[in-house]
Amino acid sequence: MLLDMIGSMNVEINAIPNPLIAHDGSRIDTASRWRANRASLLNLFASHVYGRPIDAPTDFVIEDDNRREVPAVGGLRRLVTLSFPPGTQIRLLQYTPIGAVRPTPAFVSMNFIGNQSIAEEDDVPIERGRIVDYPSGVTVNHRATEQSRSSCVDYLPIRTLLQRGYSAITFCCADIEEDFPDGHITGLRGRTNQPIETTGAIGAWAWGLSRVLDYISRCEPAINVKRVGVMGHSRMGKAALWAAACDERFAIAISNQSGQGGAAIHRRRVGETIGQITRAFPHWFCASHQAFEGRENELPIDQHQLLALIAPRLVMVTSAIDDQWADPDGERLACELARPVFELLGLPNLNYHCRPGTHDVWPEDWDRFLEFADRHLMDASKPD
Ligand code: GTR
Repeated sequence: MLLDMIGSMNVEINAIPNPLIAHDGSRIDTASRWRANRASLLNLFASHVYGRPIDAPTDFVIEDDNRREVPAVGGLRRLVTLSFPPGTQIRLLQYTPIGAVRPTPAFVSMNFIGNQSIAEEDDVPIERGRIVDYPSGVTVNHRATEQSRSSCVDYLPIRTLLQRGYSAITFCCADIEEDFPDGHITGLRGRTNQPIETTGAIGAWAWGLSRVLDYISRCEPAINVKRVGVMGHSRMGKAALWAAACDERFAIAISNQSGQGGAAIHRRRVGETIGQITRAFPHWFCASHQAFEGRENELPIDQHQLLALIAPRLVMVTSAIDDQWADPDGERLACELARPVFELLGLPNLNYHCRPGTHDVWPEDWDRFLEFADRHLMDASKPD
């Protein structure tokens, strides 16, 4: 069936790296061999796609004045600012359910235009960083406006998450690094002297996502740090997958329409290509990634192996039929090609779904994410 699928998929079967053959040609036929090879596979992604993981101080202090807890949308809300030397501040918007009998599972998700776009309440500070432009007055000249309040509530539906027993934490990607080719200058990479040729913004954002896990484990007993999922849409989906590949503390990764540089297979060259993405967003990847434009078959990896790096933890990949730019078939193929690794590790924790419609996060997408997450994260009888 996989061969039939590949036959109709615009890729040469021989050109796709077999996830169960190591880079040195040896067979990976046991879980321990997979484990032993994992770091070198991760390194290939660091060298050729995302750049090296960020090497920056991870100690933080909490700005105490922001920790006031208030009731909101049926749960408890906190605004928590984490300060990292020398000058990075991650402003977290956090919600936890009221009256939970044990530490809850949680979703962490980076947002595009600020916490005020996720919150229903109107007292959440408006993001001050430079952000991507959104239509209809929500942003003006790359700055969020008052109109941006609650404009993205479907992106991370706090009310629903709380009702279903989850906590949720979000922050704006601009807190780490503004999403522009020169974002590194004032962002994490500039501040901590990371070489920009061998690092990327996606890696910087992934660093930020991991810091939220540090915060939960050190400071937030209401959340079970062993049951935290990372979810992202589109470019944030790319960052979510890379974060979960790099940081094995994430229990579940959800990629919504992450496409090129996310869950889609490069070698298909359908929808967005390496050439297009590295020209439009050179800062997302390490500099050497663009050299694979038109030479996708020479990449030592493909994106199914990124999904495999998250195994045996939970991975859900979702696409939308009308979002051909993100290549839904390429995302489905990546899941099928990653599946043998999940099977080798004995846990079939990989799920793919494609819905009708366009590039966005819809309430029905979250219905699916939570249905999947519930089965694993809400079962208190399962070991952490
Ligand atoms: C597009 C980009 C995609 C995707 C998308 C998004 O312009 O080409 O790779 O990341 O932006 O993040 O919405």
